Amino acid sequence: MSRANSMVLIIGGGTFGLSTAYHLANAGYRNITVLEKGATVPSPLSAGNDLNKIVRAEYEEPYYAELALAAIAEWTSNPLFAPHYRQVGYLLGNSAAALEKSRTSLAKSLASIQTHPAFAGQITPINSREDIRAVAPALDGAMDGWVGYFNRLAGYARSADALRATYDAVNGLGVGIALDDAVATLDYDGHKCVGATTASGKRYTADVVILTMGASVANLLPSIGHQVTGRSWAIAHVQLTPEEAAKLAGIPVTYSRDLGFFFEPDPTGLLKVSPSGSGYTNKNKETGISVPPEDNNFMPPAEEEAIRKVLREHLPSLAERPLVNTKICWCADTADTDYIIDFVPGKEGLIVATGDSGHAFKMLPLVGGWVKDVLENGKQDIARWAWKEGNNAGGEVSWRVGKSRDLNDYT
Ligand code: FSA
Repeated sequence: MSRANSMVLIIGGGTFGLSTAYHLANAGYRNITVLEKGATVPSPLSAGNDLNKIVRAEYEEPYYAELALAAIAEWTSNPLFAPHYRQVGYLLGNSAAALEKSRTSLAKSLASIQTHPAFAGQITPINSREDIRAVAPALDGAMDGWVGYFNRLAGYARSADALRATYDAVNGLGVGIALDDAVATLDYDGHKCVGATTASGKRYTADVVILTMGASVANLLPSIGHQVTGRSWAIAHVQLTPEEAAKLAGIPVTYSRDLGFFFEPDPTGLLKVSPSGSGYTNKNKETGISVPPEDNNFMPPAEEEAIRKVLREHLPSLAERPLVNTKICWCADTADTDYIIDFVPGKEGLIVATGDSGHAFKMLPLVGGWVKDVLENGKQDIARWAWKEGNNAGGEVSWRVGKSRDLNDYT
């Protein structure tokens, strides 16, 4: 079947789904429909529906460092994405209290870029308070004993804006998008997935169905719940006055691996803060599978203190301010933090693209191309992104601190 005629149904209009629509439409597919449960794009259910997300290419795994560099090239040069990227640099380190695990992770990240030609002249080691002042004079917290490095070839994306722009672009390329209607069932003819039916009873037929539902994917594909775990992290904001915001304009994305991270204020003066940790699952008591609940506009009680601790360390004058627009943001975690982009075994015509594991928004410009490769090759040739039966995500990830907890124990 030609690209133009092939009917492609994408379920989930977030980062992976819109990127997939973008890559397929650009490649000549003319019969693409995206189904999104949320009433708007960006969807309230999408992790990318956020002020900003970190864009950086240092990784413990050099494989991802290369991909992230390719993504940064897109963020810099593609007119669709470039308006939403701010290359303010990345100040990454550990506070004096950090444990060995956090220090080892940081050292591996640094090693993935330190001798890489793309980063020549871009990295400055940070070994003293003076070093911090030299790269981020607006940070007036104690940061005593804070060590790490400053990477100039990094920054952040205005993620909700970037998703909106991608949505507009795919709309312009003729992609059909149906909002505000959840998919209730996938429809099969034997083992072949032939489409989906929504809660309102609409039926969509397709030659291929692509599930891009992030942390919610197990709702439609329970068998993936053994390798993808929905896990959430708290996000809060401080509303700054225009004068306060002006003082912090252009600060690097600052991430104390053991405490948390924050970004420069957005144009309305909102400064986003998020704590470190190993996140919260929402496990079903019977199945043990974790998917997001309906309401995510809250934070587990311990997270407020964690967020204030981040502020106290770096920007103490904001530490006791009201926290606004608090929420938990859901990632689709895999045990090895590799993405999953593959055909679903035992079915035909059904592809899954998920497993962001908290490090995929930066790949918005590229990830849909990797989905397209799988679709066109008829299989996944990249072993690390293949379906991995029974590979349960326990939460112990080298680059995270603390233990994963379950929301049901804390709220
Ligand atoms: O690319 C990045 O460094 C994203 S970090 C954001 C974060 O909150 C992680 O800190 C957390 O461990 C989880 O993976 C969700 O994303």
